[in-house]
Amino acid sequence: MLTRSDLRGGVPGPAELRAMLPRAEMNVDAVVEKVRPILDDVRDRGVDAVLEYGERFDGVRSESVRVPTTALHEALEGVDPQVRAALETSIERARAVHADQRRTDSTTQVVPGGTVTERWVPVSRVGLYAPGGLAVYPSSVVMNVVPAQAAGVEGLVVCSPPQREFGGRPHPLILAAAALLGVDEVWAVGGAQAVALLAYGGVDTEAADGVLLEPVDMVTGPGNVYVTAAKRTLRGRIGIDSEAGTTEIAILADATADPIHVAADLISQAEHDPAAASVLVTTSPELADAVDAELVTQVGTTKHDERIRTALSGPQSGTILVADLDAGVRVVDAYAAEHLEIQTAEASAVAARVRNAGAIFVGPHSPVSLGDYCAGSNHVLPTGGCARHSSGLSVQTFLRGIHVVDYSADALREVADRVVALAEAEDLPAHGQAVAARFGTRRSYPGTG
Ligand code: HSO
Ligand code: ZN
Repeated sequence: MLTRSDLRGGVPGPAELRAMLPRAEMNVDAVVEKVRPILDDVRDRGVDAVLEYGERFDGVRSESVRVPTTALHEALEGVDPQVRAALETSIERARAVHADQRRTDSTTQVVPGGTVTERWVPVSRVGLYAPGGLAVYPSSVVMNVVPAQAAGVEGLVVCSPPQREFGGRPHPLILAAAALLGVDEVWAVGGAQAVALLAYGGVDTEAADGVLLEPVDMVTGPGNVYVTAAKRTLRGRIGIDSEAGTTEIAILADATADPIHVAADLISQAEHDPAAASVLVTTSPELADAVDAELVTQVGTTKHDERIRTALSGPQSGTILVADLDAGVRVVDAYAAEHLEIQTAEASAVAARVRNAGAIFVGPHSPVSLGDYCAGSNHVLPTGGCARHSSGLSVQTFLRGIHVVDYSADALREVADRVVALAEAEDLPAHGQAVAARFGTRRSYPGTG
């Protein structure tokens, strides 16, 4: 099912390797022009516009766009107890990991009397987008809300599309996850209009008390191409997380790997999307053969077999044979997978050599689906090779480091000449004067009045 490339003769350099490993791409720019009028309309007409788009795109008009708190608790009551317990475990473990990511302020004494402190301050208000329709992922609500809460974000609002079958409210699992996490502000709005409402704010005129959605400072969370285009367009007015592309898994394996596990893990992420990527990099042609055979058997028993088959046989998926693990590490580094599993002897030592990956799953008992739900790690990770320069969602995503500069007169005097020299060199003498003014040494520049 997987196409095979053979690099046992030698591995090309990173750029050539990257070109060799094709990736599914979504064309966001093509959609930007389509969403712009929607964004402008929501800016000008607020919730009234949102209600009309809901009717048009989601086929339902919500009674009130702000979901009543009672509905959140009802949804939680209605959740299957096993699912509730699983969500609780997921939240508990993610909270433990993310609590350890919190930053402490650092103060550097640059000279006696001169300090710079880096103060970490959470973003005040964040909107989290949770998709509806085919992909209803309460686990992604957990993965977005937990780091924001651990960072100390005070205002958290969840937006998710109104669903016709749930009377114009978001999917009950989304509401239940919000309730479990202690988020009580949820709005039934989806698509580009949701991002616009979050960015511009608006009043729900249909609701009896006309509640206001206060604009947010940042929007995170996965969405379809319209949501992504809206985020890209409004970036700057609001902060955004990195753009989530289709999911990908790479597995670096040697002859010690169990083909049953390898095949199951490749299938697990292919289940998300026909454009998902499953890549096996191995030193063992025997393992590659065994995995191929396993894929055929296992895919036949999956629920979403068609989607999985399309993903596995697409050009974005494949097996790459390498001469040794050194070459394997070079290949996975060039690919920079969202998820990378290491299924080799001495897996942790091999993992330690990898530089580019969104998250690394080490050894035979750390499958990606553990990380999707219950490892404690975050599952919002860089895709499309962005792991070369970016990280997944974390507490850091929701913090800003503010430099606080505090110099005494002596400390400023000691460095005044240097500031003046650099200011003059950049032909910005008023910069130098701002320092000189404090010591009565201002110069006047002839001809400048
Ligand atoms: N693997 C997805 C996250 C997810 N999996 C949600 C199941 N639900 C992207 O990391
Ligand atoms: Zn997944």
